[in-house]
Amino acid sequence: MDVPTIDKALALHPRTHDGYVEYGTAGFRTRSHMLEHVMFRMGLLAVLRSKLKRAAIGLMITASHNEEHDNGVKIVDPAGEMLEASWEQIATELANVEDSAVILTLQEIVESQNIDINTPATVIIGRDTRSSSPILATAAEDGVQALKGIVQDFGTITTPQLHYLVVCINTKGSYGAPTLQGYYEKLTSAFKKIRGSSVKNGKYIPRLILDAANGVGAIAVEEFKKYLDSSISIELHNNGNGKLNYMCGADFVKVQQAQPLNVPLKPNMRCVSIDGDADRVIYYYTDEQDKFHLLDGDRIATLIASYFKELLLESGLSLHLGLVQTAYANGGSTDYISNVLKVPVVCVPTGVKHLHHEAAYFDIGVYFEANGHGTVTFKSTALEKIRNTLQDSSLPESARNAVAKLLNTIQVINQTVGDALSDMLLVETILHTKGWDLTEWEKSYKDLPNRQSKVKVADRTIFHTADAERKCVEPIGLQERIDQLVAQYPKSRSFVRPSGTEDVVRVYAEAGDVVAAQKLAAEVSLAVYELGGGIGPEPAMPS
Ligand code: G16
Repeated sequence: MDVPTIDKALALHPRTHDGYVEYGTAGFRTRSHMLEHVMFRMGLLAVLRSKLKRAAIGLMITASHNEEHDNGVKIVDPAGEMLEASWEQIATELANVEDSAVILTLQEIVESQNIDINTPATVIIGRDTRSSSPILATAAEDGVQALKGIVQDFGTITTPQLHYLVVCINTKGSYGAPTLQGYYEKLTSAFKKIRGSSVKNGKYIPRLILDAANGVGAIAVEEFKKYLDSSISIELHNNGNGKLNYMCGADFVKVQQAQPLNVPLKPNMRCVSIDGDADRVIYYYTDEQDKFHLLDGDRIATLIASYFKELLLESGLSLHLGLVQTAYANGGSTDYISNVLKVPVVCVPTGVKHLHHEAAYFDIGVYFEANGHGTVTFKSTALEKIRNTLQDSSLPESARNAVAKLLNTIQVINQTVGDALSDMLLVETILHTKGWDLTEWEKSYKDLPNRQSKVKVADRTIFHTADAERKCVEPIGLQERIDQLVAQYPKSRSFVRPSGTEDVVRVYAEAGDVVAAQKLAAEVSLAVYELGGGIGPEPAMPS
């Protein structure tokens, strides 16, 4: 380690405040002015991780769905997944030590992880459109260079593009060409191939309205449009002409269950919202009575799982298909998956890092959070089996067609992480194949009415959960109170958990009717406020 070089770089990015930052649901995320030294140090950390893994590591500068004044960093491991859990603590420690202890901490990581410091390192960097992102990306680059790592800076890109590039670079192009052009070409050529020249089918019309949350996804959508030609028409709104994530984007639409700002909805028109870094997607429409209908991540998961189940049946392929959800999954969807689709379903804590990991146990693992964050993973053995089956000339034509369709569909999917735009192309592919509009899709099951709210508390780290976040073990007494409240409403369920991306405690409630769901969410919020050190105004009861 070249100590004078690191010292010199360290002096350019000193720790200027005492706030403690913690690796959360998706990396570090807080007010942007608190992050410059964190980014520099994550540049250093990424180099060590790259040396250990002998592969490129990714750093994505983004705060995704958060407000403009926040920022953050997502660290991407060699196979495109989020940073390995055991390194989250290492990252938190390095982010928080005094400047004078940085070099010692780096040396401790090298020793404890048995890292050969002479191994070359590559770090791939991307950033979103926030005004704070360029300076934070520079800090990360300085960190990489201080440890003599190679920086590959892809500039302003979406989070899933960064994940894709990391995998392509590490697999030497076998997953796809390691360029943005490679990304667009891979996804769109498979999409166009599957739908062929008859872009309309039954109730399916190849036209949609897209709300890009005024984030980096808008740039990607404009690029996609060039590659998609006339296969689908996308009317883009919130393309950066308004405030990032303000009353728009996937998070707003999902939580508020309302249409976004500045998107002119026409009755029954298919609408899509993505989030600030384009890794989440949800669908919705308003009907003739102006009623809002949401088709969230649970719906997307069930649509995809049912489609793969059909293709497996048609092709005769014996592969283990499974679905992964979180506690936020609507009870209606879980019932449908278990009792109608009869696909195994697993519940894990919030965070794609948990879902992705679990999905990888299935031959075909479909994972989605209700907020629209998810994708499909395929085991390499499953892919091989599918490819080999296509060569089997004894197969009936219908089975061979199903296998071919399966292989093309896999190409539309960005398996490396949830990708709003790849997921959208996949949903569009399935709707087109089935000849469905959104009302047809919506018929598959009924959502239980649900509400989400946020409670501000003095210290959210006092909240601890168990059973995939469905039980709150601390503060003591809170779960008993939740149980008593839930017992008052038929078909109800509620849980609370500290957010890992915002300084709040999240409350989820669902019940047999809308009023009950609203009341339950408000009562549980009040319980959190009272027993969990709430600050600011008390949560209000619905009128
Ligand atoms: C991130 C994670 C998601 C998670 C979301 C909210 O999304 O990647 O898996 O659902 O945060 O997490 P929390 O409830 O802990 O705040 P994004 O799109 O904001 O990066």
